[in-house]
Amino acid sequence: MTDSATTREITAAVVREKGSFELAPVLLDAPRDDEVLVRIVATGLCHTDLVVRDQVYPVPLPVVLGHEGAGVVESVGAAVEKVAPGDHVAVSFLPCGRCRPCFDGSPASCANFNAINFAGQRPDGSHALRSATGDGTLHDRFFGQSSFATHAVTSERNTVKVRADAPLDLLGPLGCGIQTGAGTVLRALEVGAGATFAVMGAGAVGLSAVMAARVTGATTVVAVDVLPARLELATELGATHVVNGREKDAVDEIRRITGGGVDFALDTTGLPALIGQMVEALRQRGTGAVLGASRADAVIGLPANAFMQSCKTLMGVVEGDSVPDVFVPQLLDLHLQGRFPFDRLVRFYDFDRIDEAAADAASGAAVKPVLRIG
Ligand code: CXF
Ligand code: ZN
Repeated sequence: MTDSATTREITAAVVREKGSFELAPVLLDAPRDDEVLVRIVATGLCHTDLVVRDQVYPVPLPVVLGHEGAGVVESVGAAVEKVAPGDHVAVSFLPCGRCRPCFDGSPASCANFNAINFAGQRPDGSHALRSATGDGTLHDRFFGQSSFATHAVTSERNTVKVRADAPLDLLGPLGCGIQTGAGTVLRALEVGAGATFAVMGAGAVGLSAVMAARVTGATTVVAVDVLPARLELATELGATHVVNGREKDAVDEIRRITGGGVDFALDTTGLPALIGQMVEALRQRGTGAVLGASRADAVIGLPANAFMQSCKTLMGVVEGDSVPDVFVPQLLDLHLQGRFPFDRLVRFYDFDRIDEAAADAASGAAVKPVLRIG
């Protein structure tokens, strides 16, 4: 039954079958007490949307994906204090707020991350979205938002107020891909002035890491990729050296450039072979971070004795260990000062061109597609 006072018809990109999006009318309930109704202006398309669309990550279908939403608050639940109607917001991942890492101030390391962000429903099993044709359950709440839609019901907790003088259609990716790369450099690895740094993969996450490494004052920033256009962009954004992994041995090159290995490195590819190369390319006592989504059966193999005696550190990092309410506004301030030009990564698409945006992301033709929705 539809209560027109609390339920509205919206348009969403629904994944009904593995591998494809379909724009369709769906029904959205009003926000609950702790929720926010956001009119979506634009949403970034992240690699994770594609691996879920393709069911490499098994979220139940049919589902509305999208987890880099930006928009304007339309209404708030009775208990919401952080944002108000009219506020500009970027929406990020949703932590539980009640586990040990959340209590420790690291919501991105939430012990219940998958159960909340990939379940396709609220923790109590309910949904804010419903099929408009009454033909069964529609899964939602992807990263607490499902923002491939004209409107989304978010939680107060994952809704970040952003300054109103910034171009709102650009800001969604700050809530995932951009904070993942930049946060891993600035917050997790704490790359410092004078450091040497390398990144495997120069996509949206890797290039955000390059820009962040430049912000910190790292003096050697090496980007490794196989697409010449990506390497060119990496140079423009601050990489001091680039390596085409198809043409050269990345480990040899990084060792040659740095005289023995980098202080810090990160892998954005999730490919075990490249994670292994990243660890090899670290100097003695260097630190590497793994932050790309891998296949479920991927295993990292390390020579145990050599790893032990290298005294290296290898860490897993989710979402750049970001606290979005703090870090997203910081990245935006850096951007508006011209020190973090993440707009260089973005290519805009109208909402009904979502398949083209996804194809361009998969082929590498677009670094960070953003769907203009509102
Ligand atoms: C994801 C990658 C897979 C684990 C959770 C976080 N990052 C964002 O898209
Ligand atoms: Zn993402």
